[in-house]
Amino acid sequence: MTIPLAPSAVDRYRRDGFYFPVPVLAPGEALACRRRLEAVEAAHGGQLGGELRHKPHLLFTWLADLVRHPAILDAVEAVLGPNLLVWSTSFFIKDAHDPAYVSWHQDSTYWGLSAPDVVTAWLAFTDATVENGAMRMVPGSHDEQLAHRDTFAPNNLLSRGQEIAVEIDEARGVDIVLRAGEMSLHHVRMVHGSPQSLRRPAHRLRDPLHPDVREAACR
Ligand SMILES: O=C(O)CCC(=O)C(=O)O
Ligand code: NI
Repeated sequence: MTIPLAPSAVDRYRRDGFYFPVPVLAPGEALACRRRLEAVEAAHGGQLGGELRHKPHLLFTWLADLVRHPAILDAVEAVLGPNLLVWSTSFFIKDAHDPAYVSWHQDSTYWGLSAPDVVTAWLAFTDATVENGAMRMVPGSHDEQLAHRDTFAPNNLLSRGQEIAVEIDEARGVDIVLRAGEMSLHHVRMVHGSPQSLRRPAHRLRDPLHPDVREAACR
């Protein structure tokens, strides 16, 4: 049994464009996921190459099961309705003292989808803290599509180093602090990013998606 998102939580998601924390895994289950991921990393020279980071739920049965976890599906259903499609999954991994960061961006800019009816379920395999580079989100920023530019900055975890090309009010950013096993939800047009880790690793996995959304074009 999972606890469905309360109507007030769904209202906050609609108003702010994100909602957290949503409990998904018990701490021991989150640790088991982390160990499995670390075993995959160890088997591939310590780091996941692009071919293992893109849609890994198609490669690993434990991830195929995880994206169908009732707590994830129930929360996503509460905001998108039933009949869901998992469009993609990916890992954002920051090791201790890693210079990796994620620039401010909106996922809608480069996913090439026909409609913005998409929610990302970001599940923490380890605690996501301010010190280790938790995501930040700007409440209410999901109403408008902003211009972006590619930077190809070396430590940016986004494939082309995409970043928002106009001024944003970073001071309004909310730290998405999660315990291992908790998830956040964010709208596909949410303005978000994450700074470098000052300390510990953070692992994540995402995203169920609405069935009526199609890839508009290959990029
Ligand atoms: O995990 C991060 O730091 C960034 C994640 C992100 O950009 C996303 O989930 O859309
Ligand atoms: Ni993103």
